Amino acid sequence: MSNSTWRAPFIVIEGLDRSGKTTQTANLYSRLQDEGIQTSLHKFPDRTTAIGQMINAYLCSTSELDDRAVHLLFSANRWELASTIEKTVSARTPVICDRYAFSGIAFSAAKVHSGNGQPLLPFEWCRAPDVGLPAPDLVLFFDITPEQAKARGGYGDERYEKEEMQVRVREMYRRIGEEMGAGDAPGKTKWVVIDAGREREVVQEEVWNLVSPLVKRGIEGPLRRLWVE
Ligand code: Z5A
Ligand code: MG
Repeated sequence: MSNSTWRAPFIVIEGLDRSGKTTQTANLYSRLQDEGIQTSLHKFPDRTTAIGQMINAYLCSTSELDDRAVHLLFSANRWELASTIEKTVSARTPVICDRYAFSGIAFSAAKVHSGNGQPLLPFEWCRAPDVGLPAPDLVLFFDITPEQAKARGGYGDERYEKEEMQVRVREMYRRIGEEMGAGDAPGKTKWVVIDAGREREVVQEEVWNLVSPLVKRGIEGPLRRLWVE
């Protein structure tokens, strides 16, 4: 990263419940630090902000919110950090994010009416508030089957942690991944599916092999915007 058009990458780890995102982002962060690469780590929802606390209350079922309202809060929680992400990569510090806009679409678009099982919110409506957010350079999508997730102690007690919901979320992520394409063209987000059902160390090595060259090489050109051509 020698001249001024170079910046650090923005990398997102996405995926299903219990797929090991938080385990692997923490691991990646400490391995980069050990190599002397200062990195910025974020997690969405960011439950520390005022908006994040409203989201937390909803997820823990201590408050009720309209489905559209909570969807917009999740998006606003990302917009709160958008300029920080942009400034950080411009200052040549890599950004790693545990969940991002793809979670926003997948979980909201997977909601159905309790009576007839029909979708509650249209896919395009769910994507709209995140259009224009900083676009990651690389998304690692952690895929896991419901059986494997169960073997990890099952889903937790939060609102979306139910098997039928997780099956629909997996289908939404498949659609998002398909629409993102492999992203091999220069300047496009690269979407890579990781088999997250394997041993921790195996996943860790695959993540490292994908991330470390990008971090060491850097990216030429400005950060792009999500879903803005
Ligand atoms: N949500 C939304 O609706 N809209 C949005 O815009 C956003 C999120 C951003 C909370 O997210 C909820 O918000 C989430 C989506 C929704 N709802 N659900 N479901 P969260 O990120 O705060 O959720 P979480 O509580 O951190 O769970 P998680 O992220 O799904 O888990 P994880 O981070 O993927 O897994 P982990 O915590 O690293 O590991 C889970 C367990 O498995 C743990 O005991 C590990 O020790 C173990 N583990 C990890 N890796 C392995 C391997 N390889 N083998 C065996 N065991 C392992
Ligand atoms: Mg997590």
